[in-house]
Amino acid sequence: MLLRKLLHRVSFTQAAGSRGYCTGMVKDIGQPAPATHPKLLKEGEITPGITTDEYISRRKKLLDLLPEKSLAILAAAPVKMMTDVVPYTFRQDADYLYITGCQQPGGVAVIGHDCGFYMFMPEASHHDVIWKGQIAGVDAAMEVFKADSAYTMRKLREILPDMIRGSTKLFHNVHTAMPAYMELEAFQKAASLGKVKGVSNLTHELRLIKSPAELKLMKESASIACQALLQTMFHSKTYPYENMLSAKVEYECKMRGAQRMAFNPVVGGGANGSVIHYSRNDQKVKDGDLVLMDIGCELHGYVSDLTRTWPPCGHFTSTQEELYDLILQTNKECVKLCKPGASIRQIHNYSVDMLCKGLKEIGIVKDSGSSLYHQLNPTSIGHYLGMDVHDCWTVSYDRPLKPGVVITIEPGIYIPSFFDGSERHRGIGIRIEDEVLITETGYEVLTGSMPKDIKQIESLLNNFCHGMGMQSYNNSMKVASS
Ligand SMILES: [Mn+2]
Repeated sequence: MLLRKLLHRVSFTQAAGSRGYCTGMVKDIGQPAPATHPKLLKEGEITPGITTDEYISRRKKLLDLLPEKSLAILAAAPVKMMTDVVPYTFRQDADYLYITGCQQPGGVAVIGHDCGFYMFMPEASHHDVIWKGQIAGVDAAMEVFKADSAYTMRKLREILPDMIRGSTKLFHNVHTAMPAYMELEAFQKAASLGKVKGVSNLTHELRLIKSPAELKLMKESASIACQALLQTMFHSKTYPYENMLSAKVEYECKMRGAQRMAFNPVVGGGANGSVIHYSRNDQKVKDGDLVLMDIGCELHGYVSDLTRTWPPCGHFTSTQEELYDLILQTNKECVKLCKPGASIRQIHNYSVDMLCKGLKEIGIVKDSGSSLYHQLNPTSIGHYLGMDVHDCWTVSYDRPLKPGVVITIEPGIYIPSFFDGSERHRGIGIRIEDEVLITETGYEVLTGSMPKDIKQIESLLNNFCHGMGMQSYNNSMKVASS
């Protein structure tokens, strides 16, 4: 009892102390900052690599797209729970992060021509600070995120209704919409009058074309994914197990600075590779089978997305080689089509023609344009890439590409084990995915350092994987960094 009282007093004193601390100089704001993480952020950056000025200019550009007398309301992503007390790892909503730079849940940002940039911030109780640590509050909103006005979330109920009533249109982030503002009478009235729209159409326009600072992060994210996948390829000869390859690639990404994977790694051996978003990763890759690995990581809000397919045993069979070569040539031809003015749709249509023709020659598809082709490859040739894996999904695939846009090129073939055609082709899944940046004159492949030619892959697997002792591990590390 005495001990409990004593503990209570200690924690109360700490909490009171930290509260006093917050009113002075802001230090720990619950996310990396130049003062607390000098290795990650330079002075003048709000998130690693992105400056305060860049965040201010993003908000200016959003205002340019907002009609007169309208308001944009963007809430942070909600915390999702795994069990009643255990949350999943938090990931900030890309729109909220893009506009504010704030990486914590529980806040709402409001932007308008008259009001400027408002931030409503969550408050941490003593209990929260003791159990979860510091968070960014009203002070951080003003000093770090450069809000024009900042209030606690409790004040939203008093302040936002008048702002809503003074607006002719409301744009909000539909994916993170929260009761705190949706239940306001003013919001509901606006909704009933058809004045509420999604804000993504506007934010996606801004996010589609990456700034030089964003491209630097995209390139670094791609480079980490390439190095990690190369290490995993080496590892696969000795450890041909889907779960171990998944663990290996995640380890290698995080050891190189990635905060998390962009999605659960797809590690499909043999027929599992023909399941496009396979995520069980619980089988051994059989000797002689291919393994398909689709992986990506996230670096300070920017994701990578990369796929390679190879035989962990070190040799492609002639059947695998024939199909692999078709996918590889399609990948290379489609990459060449990437340039300003082309569209994902055009490149997609080209890939369908090329794959259909190739599959007919191999004898898998009888006539071009058959529905069988679409069963064996129901995917798009690619998608936009950025802060989200399927970035800017409101932007049509017919939109002419512009310099600064990053897309994926990912032709594939997915022949299930129950395929009712030639037997030797059953249970083969192949995808070769690269990230391509559109430049003024054409393209730049961001994942070019990860080998994809058959001879190169076989040579790497057979020359760098002898037992994967520390010596060969160190050698392969040198290869990856050279
Ligand atoms: Mn992809």
